Amino acid sequence: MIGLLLTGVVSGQDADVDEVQNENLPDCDLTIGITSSGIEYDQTDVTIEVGDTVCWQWENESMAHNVAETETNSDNERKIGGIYSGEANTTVDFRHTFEEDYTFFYMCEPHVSLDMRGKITVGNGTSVVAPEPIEQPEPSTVPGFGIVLVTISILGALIVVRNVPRNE
Ligand SMILES: [Cu+2]
Repeated sequence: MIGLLLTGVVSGQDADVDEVQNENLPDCDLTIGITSSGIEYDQTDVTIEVGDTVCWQWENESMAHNVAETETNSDNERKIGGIYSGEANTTVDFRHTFEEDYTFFYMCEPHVSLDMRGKITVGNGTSVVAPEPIEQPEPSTVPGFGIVLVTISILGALIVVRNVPRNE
């Protein structure tokens, strides 16, 4: 009985801590966990909308897992600068909001050799490359305007020279 009470108190405290930690985290549109096998994400091929937040969450797993973006669906190397949940852990709450159309591949680093991978199709799954704005050439000033300016300058210079007082 006392044990039960203590458990209740402890988990109550845990919930409070979680709430505080999660205050600033985005809400989950999709949550991915670990299957009962302990070495697989419970959803490995999903499609979401652009702007959706995916949460990878597990608690007290028997083995430590993480989420590491890969370039392709068969890469064993983490993509440099890619999305990364950090070091593998038995308890994880990692969230990412996907802001553009593309296909996101990821793996669990410790278990990539066991093919612990996942794929998320965001929107239509391919990045929409915005067409490059066509560079308009600078609108040229009135043709010949530069020449006119040069001519005026020369004339001005001549006038100045002519006006130099000659005191001889
Ligand atoms: Cu793993």
